[in-house]
Amino acid sequence: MRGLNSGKFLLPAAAVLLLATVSPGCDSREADNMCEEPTIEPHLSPVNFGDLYTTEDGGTGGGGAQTVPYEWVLLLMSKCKEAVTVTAACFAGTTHSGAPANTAFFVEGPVPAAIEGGKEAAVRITYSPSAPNADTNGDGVPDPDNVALVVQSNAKNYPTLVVPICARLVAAGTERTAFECTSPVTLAPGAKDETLCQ
Ligand SMILES: [Ca+2]
Repeated sequence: MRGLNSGKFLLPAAAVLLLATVSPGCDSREADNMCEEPTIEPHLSPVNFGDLYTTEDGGTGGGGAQTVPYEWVLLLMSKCKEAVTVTAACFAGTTHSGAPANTAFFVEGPVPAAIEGGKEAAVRITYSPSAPNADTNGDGVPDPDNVALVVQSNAKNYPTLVVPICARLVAAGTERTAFECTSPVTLAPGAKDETLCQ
């Protein structure tokens, strides 16, 4: 496994645990040995925020339950000499409780959008739905929100990077239960999909 490289970011412990594990890869101090073409260190595994509660509930989930708005920072590392330039970052896929518009997930960044070789950029994701998740498939269990963070860039290895993210806001007093992320978008490594983030 690669080491965590998040020392410069002040984040809640839970968020740190969820951070992308990025590798220093080609160290900028060894620029002469660096690979050339724009390359991004991909974060590919789904990011599951789990069950979350409103602040008003006061963490009734117990056991360190997190509240909304819930923030998470994805670090994108540029691994090679040529800068990775991010042209768009957006969400694709289903939205809160099946609503037609995305009212739950928000994205800021990356900062900076042009990532020099060996440097990182931060993408801030905020999950802040206005109401607990509904049971959309009628099995009696509220269904989580599944989205895919899409990062469009000039990276040769992942020109369209897809990071599945899921979360669920539950009502006060509801016990936390586990669920799996179901990515609404999947792409083969190296594939470019211009239709996402338009
Ligand atoms: Ca359900």
